[in-house]
Amino acid sequence: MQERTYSIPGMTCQHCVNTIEREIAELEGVKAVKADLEGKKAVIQWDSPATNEVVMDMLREIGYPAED
Ligand SMILES: [Cu+2]
Repeated sequence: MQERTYSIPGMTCQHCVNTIEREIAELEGVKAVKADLEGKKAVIQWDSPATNEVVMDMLREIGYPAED
């Protein structure tokens, strides 16, 4: 299991939180997503076939790119 906390500056309201949690949770291999609106962060846990790159790409695709 891999875990990373992503910094997502574009997360500004509960709608953003819901979108991020829903879309990332749908990625194959993702085990948990917990977005923190106040901190503008999301803690994401995954196993194969998900990767950090897959998660980063999806965040970018849905309009919430993570800082490196
Ligand atoms: Cu929002």
